[in-house]
Amino acid sequence: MKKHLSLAGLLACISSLPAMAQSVDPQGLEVIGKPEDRGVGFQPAVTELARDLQWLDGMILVIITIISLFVTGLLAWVVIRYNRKRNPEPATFTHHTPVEIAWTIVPILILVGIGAWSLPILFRQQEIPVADVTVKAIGNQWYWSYEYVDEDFGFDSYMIGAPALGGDNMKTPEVIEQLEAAGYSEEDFLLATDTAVVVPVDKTIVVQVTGSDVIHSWTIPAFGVKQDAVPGRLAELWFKAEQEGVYFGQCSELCGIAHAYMPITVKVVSQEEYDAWLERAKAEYAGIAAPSAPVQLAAAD
Ligand SMILES: [Cu+2]
Repeated sequence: MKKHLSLAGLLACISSLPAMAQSVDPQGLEVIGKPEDRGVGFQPAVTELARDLQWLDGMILVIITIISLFVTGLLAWVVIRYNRKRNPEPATFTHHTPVEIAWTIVPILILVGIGAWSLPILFRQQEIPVADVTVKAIGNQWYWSYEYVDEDFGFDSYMIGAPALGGDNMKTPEVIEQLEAAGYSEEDFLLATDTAVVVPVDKTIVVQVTGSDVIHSWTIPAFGVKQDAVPGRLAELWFKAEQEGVYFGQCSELCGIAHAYMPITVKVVSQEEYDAWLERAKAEYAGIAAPSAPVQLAAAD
């Protein structure tokens, strides 16, 4: 299935060669971070943060499985051994100090043990390192805007097939055409956007997240990052992607009627490709005031 998908992607790529020349985005990248049909596990982890998270999830799953089996076993034992038929004369004691000490101390140890592993991972996410590239992500009803704050340009990012782009949130033949022209496959509908965040591989990317109207949430599961976009607040997240490719995410805070139609696309490319993209993006977007640019406020005064 996976092979088939990437072959389809390759074909779509080749068929969209004329579009490549005009597009500002690097094409032909493998789609790595996307939900799988009937998938139950995580998306592939391409950052240290995502690996940490997935490892922690696996470890806690083992602990809660052992606890659940233990409690179920105790329950079964009590039901079978001490039911009215087998145990007509119930015991009359109400306290058992050693058992009470044990069931207080043991859960404390388990929780402290989990905390000892999870807190360092939480701190690694929350301590924002010095950025190689800083991107500001602004949630709007219902699309994302991005600003490359050190480069002085920004752009909006709409789902391919969204009403704002002339679609109606339906996978029509025109929308499939648009997807393929942008280097995506039909299966990427509801995930692919007309423009993408482009970042270099193996570099520290800091994303400043905020909202312009209501609370949204920016995430890329394969990077192990998620941050609420709250109007009036500037939150930060960071990641260092280790593999070139296309990664999808979706707004993760219910934000209104078209919440399901404001996906997130991040393309991780080589430093050379990033530099080339940056030049083209500056030429294309320079001078276009980004939605939250203070320039507009100054002009209004
Ligand atoms: Cu939303």
